[in-house]
Amino acid sequence: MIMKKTLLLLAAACCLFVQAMATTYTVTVADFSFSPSTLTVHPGDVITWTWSSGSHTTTSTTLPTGAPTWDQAINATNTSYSYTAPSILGTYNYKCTPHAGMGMVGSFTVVSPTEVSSVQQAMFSMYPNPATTSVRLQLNGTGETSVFIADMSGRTVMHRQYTDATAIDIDTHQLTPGIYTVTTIQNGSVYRKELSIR
Ligand SMILES: [Cu+2]
Repeated sequence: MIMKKTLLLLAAACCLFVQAMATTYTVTVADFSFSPSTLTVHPGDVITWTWSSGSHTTTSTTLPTGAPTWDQAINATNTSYSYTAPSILGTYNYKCTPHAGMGMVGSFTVVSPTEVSSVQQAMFSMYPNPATTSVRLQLNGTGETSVFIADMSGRTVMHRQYTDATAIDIDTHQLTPGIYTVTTIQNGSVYRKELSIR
């Protein structure tokens, strides 16, 4: 029983941590526009449409292949709707169904977490490289660390969060052979290395 409670607490703590790392973007829904009408976000970020005036919808139109669709009323009764950006990169278009003809449309673009302007090299070591079944990252700091592994197309194939980690072993069994980019984000600094899996 105590064990179960501990596990539950741990699970809750993990959720909170992931939530804290994500950014929430608010899109105001009014007569007759979405504001802002375009956004650039990362996987895991949350887009929240918030009612301001009138009676509208947020309804997906064209999305990257495999992305979940949505269709929600945004009005005085249903005042907000949140959508978590999947790890499927690309542009997500949406409309207000009754007012699309008036130009009430919007979009957001999900970009790879590696597309951060100040990317620095090194600051973590990684071995073996090439790797087969697992790889170890040696980190040099404390605090919260996000680790992303992306394939050649920029698609995130793995995303983990760690606290006060100095050495991380990542299971790479499920990665198909090829070249990947490993990005660590630690205390706001972004570091990147290439990883070869064979
Ligand atoms: Cu509308």
